[in-house]
Amino acid sequence: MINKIKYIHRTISDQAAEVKDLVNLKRHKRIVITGIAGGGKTVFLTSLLSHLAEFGQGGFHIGKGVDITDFRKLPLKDKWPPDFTHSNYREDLARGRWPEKTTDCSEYICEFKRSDWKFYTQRMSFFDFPGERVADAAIAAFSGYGDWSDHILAHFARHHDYFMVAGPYLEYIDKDIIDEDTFLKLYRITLARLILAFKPLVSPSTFLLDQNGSAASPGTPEEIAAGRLSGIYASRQFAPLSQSARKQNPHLTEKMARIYKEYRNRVVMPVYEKISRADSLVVLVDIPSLLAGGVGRYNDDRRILLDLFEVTRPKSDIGSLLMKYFKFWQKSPSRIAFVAAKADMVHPMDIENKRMVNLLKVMTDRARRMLPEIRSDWFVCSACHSTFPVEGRYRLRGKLVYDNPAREFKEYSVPELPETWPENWKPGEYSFYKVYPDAPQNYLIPPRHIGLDQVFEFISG
Ligand SMILES: Nc1nc2c(ncn2[C@@H]2O[C@H](COP(=O)(O)OP(=O)(O)OP(=O)(O)O)[C@@H](O)[C@H]2O)c(=O)[nH]1
Ligand SMILES: [Mg+2]
Repeated sequence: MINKIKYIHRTISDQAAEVKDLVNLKRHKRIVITGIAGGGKTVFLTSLLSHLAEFGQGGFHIGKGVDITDFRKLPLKDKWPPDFTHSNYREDLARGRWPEKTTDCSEYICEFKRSDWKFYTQRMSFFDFPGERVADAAIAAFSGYGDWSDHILAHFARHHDYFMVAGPYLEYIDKDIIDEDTFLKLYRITLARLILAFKPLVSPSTFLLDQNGSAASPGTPEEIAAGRLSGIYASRQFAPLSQSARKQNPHLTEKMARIYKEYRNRVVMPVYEKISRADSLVVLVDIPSLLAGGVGRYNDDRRILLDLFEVTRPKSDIGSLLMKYFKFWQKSPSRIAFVAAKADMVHPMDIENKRMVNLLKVMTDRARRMLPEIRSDWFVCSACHSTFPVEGRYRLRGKLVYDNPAREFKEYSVPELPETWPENWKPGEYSFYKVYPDAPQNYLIPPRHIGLDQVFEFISG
């Protein structure tokens, strides 16, 4: 109820702001950028903002010679999400290092003038959130802990792989008396096993990626479980209980319900509220890492992508529940850009022959067809282009990260992209090498890019 009131309040103040913008001749576009952790969101936004701020300096073209002027950053209104620290990230790139992650979500609001819009100032907000939070969609959809528990346990029961992984946990919560520490530990081990089995429903998602942006590191299920939390704080963790377990353990259930509510309000609802108000969605897909990581990693990322679209589809089970809180898709988004990021890691021939964009299309097609009424398109993009092609088949030049303490430019081979996703492939079968960024130290000159302007043109349309 409180959330509903908060939402209505926000919607009213949003509408008031929109009317004010109209009077002041401003157009506000809300852009949401997402993708799996490490997929290139921060670098994408850093480079895009540099090109907007220093328009005309970096081969960034929009429309028929459109000019962008008077770019300025606007202060954030709310305490959350934290500021997207563009100038720090730009400095990182200039110093030859990739930006470090400090928060899971962030936001940047700016204003600029476009020469093709005589009467309007464009205001744009960019919200960047990790795809891993999609696993918490059911927490957003169910205000009550009991309903969420039933939903998660039904998912475990319906899906063989989940059922196998959750076996010891399900057995334990079937007992009459449940010890809080033991059941939480067993749930954490279940979540760790799900991560290792590339299963995407890892909820609460802070187990996989906490609010400081730190992700679970590899290890055995027990090691992962020991280093992570099923919630935000060690003393405030939660896990689902079956209907009979809830009846038998009323005190524990009450405690879990309190912690669930707190997590829902602090971690989940703010993110879903932002998504629900997006005008355009940018989904980054890191194809080199998917090929390098093996078929398990690919399946995992694709599942999260499908889940993202499933929750936002008004006719899906979760989507219809979310509609109650957020009125999903009633306003928009009107556009979705699927972007194959880090294109400088593959050979330019595979961009020209359309293999990269085709891999992106095949991977995202089912997700796109779930929302046929929304305009979508596919792009190949490299936000901080850091390699150069060299003579010879499938060879590039870049400052290789491995075995290169002096950070010199070196020549190396890159795998040819497959025509389509293989039936099976192992981690390491495609070795795409990481390079250090190659961005001008002069902040007036934005990083080299390919395709960034096309994505911008599409999402701002
Ligand atoms: N070659 C190349 N590598 C890139 C590019 N963009 C990102 N990367 C690589 O991808 C890594 C992750 O990029 P980020 O932009 O931090 O990705 P993110 O999605 O913001 O990651 P998290 O916030 O940690 O989830 C970087 O550290 C680079 O190694 C690019 O344009 N070219
Ligand atoms: Mg980031």
